Amino acid sequence: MIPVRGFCDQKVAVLGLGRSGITAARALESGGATPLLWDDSAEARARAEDQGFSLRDLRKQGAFDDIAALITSPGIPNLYPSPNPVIAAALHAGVPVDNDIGLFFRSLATPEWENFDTPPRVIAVTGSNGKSTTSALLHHIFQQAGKPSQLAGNIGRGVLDLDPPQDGAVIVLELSSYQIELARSLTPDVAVFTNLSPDHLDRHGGMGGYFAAKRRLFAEGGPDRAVIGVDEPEGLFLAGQLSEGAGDDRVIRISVQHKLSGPGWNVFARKGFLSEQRKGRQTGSIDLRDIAGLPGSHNHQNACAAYAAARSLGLAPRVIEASLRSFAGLPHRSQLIAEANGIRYVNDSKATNTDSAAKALAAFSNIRWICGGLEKEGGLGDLSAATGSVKKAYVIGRDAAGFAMQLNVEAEICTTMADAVAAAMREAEPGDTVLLAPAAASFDQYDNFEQRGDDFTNQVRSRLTS
Ligand code: UMA
Repeated sequence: MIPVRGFCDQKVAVLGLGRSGITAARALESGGATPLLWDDSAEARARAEDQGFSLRDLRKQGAFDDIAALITSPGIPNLYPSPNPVIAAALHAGVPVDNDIGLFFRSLATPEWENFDTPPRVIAVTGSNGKSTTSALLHHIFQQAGKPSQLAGNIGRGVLDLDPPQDGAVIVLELSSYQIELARSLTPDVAVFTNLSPDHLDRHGGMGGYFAAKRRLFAEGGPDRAVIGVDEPEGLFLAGQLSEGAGDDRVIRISVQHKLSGPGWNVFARKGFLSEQRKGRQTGSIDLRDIAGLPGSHNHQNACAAYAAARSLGLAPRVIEASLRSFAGLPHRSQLIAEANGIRYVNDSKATNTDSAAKALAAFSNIRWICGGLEKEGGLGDLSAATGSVKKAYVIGRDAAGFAMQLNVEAEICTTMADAVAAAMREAEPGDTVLLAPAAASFDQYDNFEQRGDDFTNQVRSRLTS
């Protein structure tokens, strides 16, 4: 755990008692503060009390009178569609609102850091898609290179749960827009922006607010080095804003759509080949086509981002290449779960929006596509251009019929995963890929995308073995 300093003998309110809230409360306590906890769910409050924490009803008049700060969780709305009443009360009382990410950065560097031969480095990764894979890949690269590396953030581990870093260590953080938006301190050594496409628009008041939230990672304090995907206008704009000129190599531009050139530092992938160019010279290249853990152009973008960030911390191209080859990929992201009778089964349950589903569809051919679920704002409009390799769709979800009506390919309304897998397996031929890439959230039928991916995997495996 990383103890939170700066609040010794003060009371700090903690709202939201999930992974980030509970670790924040523990870290505050170990730094000498008194955390007072609240959650809108009675069950979560009872769990916290069982663990020995003190509660305070933060909705009550005067609840913030003696409070130094409010630490809130990323899933709790702070502005749009409307602020949680506890956050509104803290703002009315003039109490600073922060989160575990802000506490992490302000607590990280301690006087002991002066004694490190090589001070620990923090790499923070954000973007709409690919940030989990890029973060996990970076963690894998540094581990393979023999560096002590730790991984936390949106990927599932609260940042304050990390062990205090050692000499020469690397900390890789996956950060969501929710986490970046509120953090009062953001000082990574290297910051990565993979790409941007519409997501979480209700929480950010639209696309402008969503981009503004992510952009804070590069503006508050500013990283020494920024790795920016420039395939969307927002990334191109951000890279331009951060650099002093075309040759400024504090910004590494990455692309999977364009051959980048110029006097700066560029990493791009074209037709499956990664290329690094610096000051107009080729300084590294990797054939990505046969790397099993990173299929498709979207994964080549992740490879470019991780490669660039690892290079910026001094790793050699050949060391990075070897790690890319041994990367197994993440569960629920283009994950090959079985191969039988010439048919591949791929679980991309993490494709919860149209953009990530389109990327998964572009990575395979002859696709039997299992899709559907809780549609996101904006509908399925931009998916129609991505379905060229789809032989047939098998639609799941409570509103499978409504979802199927919007598709431009032959679609069978299956509703349940069991029926969709059965139908796709019955009709699949050698050379086909049965792909779960829902293009929708899972909450109409599952608790989360992991449960949906596990259901798909179990359905496929049990049918293959029966
Ligand atoms: N709660 C309230 N009031 C509300 C809403 C929630 O009290 O109005 C309470 C809930 O009752 C619950 C707690 O808040 O007890 C949950 O807080 P949370 O939703 O912030 O969840 P954590 O367990 O703290 O997990 C968070 C991230 N969750 C979200 O951003 C929604 C996790 O990312 C992250 O792994 C974890 O911190 C550790 O850093 C998950 C996620 O879904 C994977 N992220 C989104 C995404 O990837 O799309 C952004």
